[in-house]
Amino acid sequence: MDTKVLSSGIRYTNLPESYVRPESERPRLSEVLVCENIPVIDLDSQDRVQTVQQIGDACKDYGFFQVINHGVSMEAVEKMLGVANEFFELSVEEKMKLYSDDPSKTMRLSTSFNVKKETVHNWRDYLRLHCHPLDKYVPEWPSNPPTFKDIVSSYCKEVRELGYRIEELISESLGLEKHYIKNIMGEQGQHMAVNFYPPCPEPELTYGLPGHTDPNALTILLQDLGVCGLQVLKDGKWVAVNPHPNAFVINIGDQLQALSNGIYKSVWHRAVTNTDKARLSVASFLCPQDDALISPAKTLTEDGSAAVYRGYTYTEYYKKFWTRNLDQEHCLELFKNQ
Ligand SMILES: O=C(O)CCC(=O)C(=O)O
Repeated sequence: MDTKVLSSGIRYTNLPESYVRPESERPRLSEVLVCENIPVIDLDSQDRVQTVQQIGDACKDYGFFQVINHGVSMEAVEKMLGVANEFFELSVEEKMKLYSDDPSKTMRLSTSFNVKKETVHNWRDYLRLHCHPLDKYVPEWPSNPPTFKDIVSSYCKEVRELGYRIEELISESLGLEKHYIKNIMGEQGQHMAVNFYPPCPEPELTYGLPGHTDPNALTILLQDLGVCGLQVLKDGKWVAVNPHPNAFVINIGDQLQALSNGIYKSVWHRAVTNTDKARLSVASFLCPQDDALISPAKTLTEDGSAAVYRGYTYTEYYKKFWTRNLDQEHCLELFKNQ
């Protein structure tokens, strides 16, 4: 292919060889289930005990859930999706000014996942931004579209508040003090991946993103309402999480699996493609401060349960994560006590 990004406006008629997965790794789309019971939790409920219970159940059974009445304004959501679409409609020349394959960069447009490390590519372009503190990172964000910085900043602030609320509810659901997670994580980083999956000529042969877990604490995912593509692994089967109006999908990340001593699951999820329509998603990741020490909460091991994971700093974990391929074994396996 001539250009590095897929969002070039060219419609491919065949899937280039470098995107074709070996037979045994393909998505088998006809076997994917549609799950009617994915928890949808109303954060405006006046019954906090019930909300905490619902969140605890969802984290144990699914490792993810959806939230409605979440406090992020409709205006912020609509503008975010609008400006993200506008960004990917820019010319290839304009977008390539921001292109980089270097995962250590705090702002970059890239494609697939980790182009230099992976053997098969993924049908995705993405804009990756660091978002906290805003005054440090906004100056390096795209200035085209001209409204990008303002719109994305407002969205980030609202999403961060939502993330904190959910961390409080998750702390309580583990029987921990309300601010436990926030205190352990320190001054949390916030990253964003704006994912763009163009129509794909052969969705059965490739992924937008292959199955992976998120290395951070919590992911708050906004899905384009009109196009399906997110799937999660539940009881060994891939299940489609089709967009729910006005909802965010919340994923437990690897750090909350470790902190909960494995009671809560950092869920395997993936994005698949389709032939007809481009799909957009906006993932916001709350990440522990670099030197935060992550280990199973003491009260969860007091009853004699062994600590499943050893303590480590987030920097150590994050480095390990990016030296691997996305779809290898769960990165947390490398931090297990023997
Ligand atoms: O596009 C999606 O629905 C999933 C995105 C995702 O998993 C990610 O950005 O890590």
